[in-house]
Amino acid sequence: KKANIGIVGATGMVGRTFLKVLEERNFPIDNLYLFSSKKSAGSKVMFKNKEYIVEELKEDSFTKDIDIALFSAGGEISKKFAPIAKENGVIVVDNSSAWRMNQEVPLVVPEVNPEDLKWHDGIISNPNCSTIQSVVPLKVLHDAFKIKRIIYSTYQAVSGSGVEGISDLENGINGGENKKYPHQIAFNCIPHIDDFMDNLYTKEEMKMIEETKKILNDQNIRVTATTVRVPVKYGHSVSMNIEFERDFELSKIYELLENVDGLVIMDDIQNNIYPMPTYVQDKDEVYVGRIRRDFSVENGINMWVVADNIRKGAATNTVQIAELILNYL
Ligand code: 11C
Repeated sequence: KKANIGIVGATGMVGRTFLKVLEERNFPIDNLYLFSSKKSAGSKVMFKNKEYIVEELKEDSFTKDIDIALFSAGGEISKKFAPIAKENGVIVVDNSSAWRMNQEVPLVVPEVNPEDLKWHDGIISNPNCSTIQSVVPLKVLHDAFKIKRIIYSTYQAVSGSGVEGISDLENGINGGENKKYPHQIAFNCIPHIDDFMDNLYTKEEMKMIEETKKILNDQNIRVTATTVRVPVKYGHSVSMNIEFERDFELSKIYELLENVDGLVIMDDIQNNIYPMPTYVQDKDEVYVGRIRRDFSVENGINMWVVADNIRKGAATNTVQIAELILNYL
């Protein structure tokens, strides 16, 4: 079975990675339509040795025969154009935060809650990058020992802010000015990702908190987060402190994680082996290491989780969702 695919935001960092991942996974595409802002329209893009011209996204773009559209052009574009696509019978997989917490929209990580795809009504959301890599290991642990509380502390790459984040890091290293971030990111850590809210958290922190509960389908899990931008180009790291309702053996934690699709345990401290951003760059799996008991509580563990934020955190997860949809089409 083949599908006609549309890509909204085709010239952006995630958009280009959509194409790379679709090609690598040999996604069965019949016709491919690429859309961008007026500014980037007319750009030429190669896909499977064929040249495509990127078109400007317009209200009538979805009157073409598109089965599935992958969106990564920011929340405002998704808010406006996802409903238009849906009205035209297109199934939208949206990488922005616009629809994630909408009750009619499933928020899906294929290794965690593929069953939620069944109730979609034309729009499916791809979670925030830090959330995706967090819930991949958490799902089996929650099923086995029931998570009571999670404390997330993140170390997030500048590519999470797109090309402007990377420019700020490169400029800063050379003594230049920062444009994207409120402070220099080179040689620094900025405890501020996305806007601050009235409750004193950032939107990124609230995304991790709310999205985790929605994906694990349990509003009773208590979650808190501190999200930090670090001078790394690709790969988000999350330090997680997890408290369970039930008692566990550490060996059982390893056993459960070993059987999770798309997860690699990298935990051999004798040989200084643990996941790091430079290692996970360009990989599709979520890497977990530094797994250990938290002796300060009754049933707790700490672990360190790293993934490529542009691949599993965005493009790969979106394409995996599209693969599942294709099975239902
Ligand atoms: C970052 N996680 O690293 C953000 C980027 O809600 O999709 C993705 C923002 C989002 O800055």
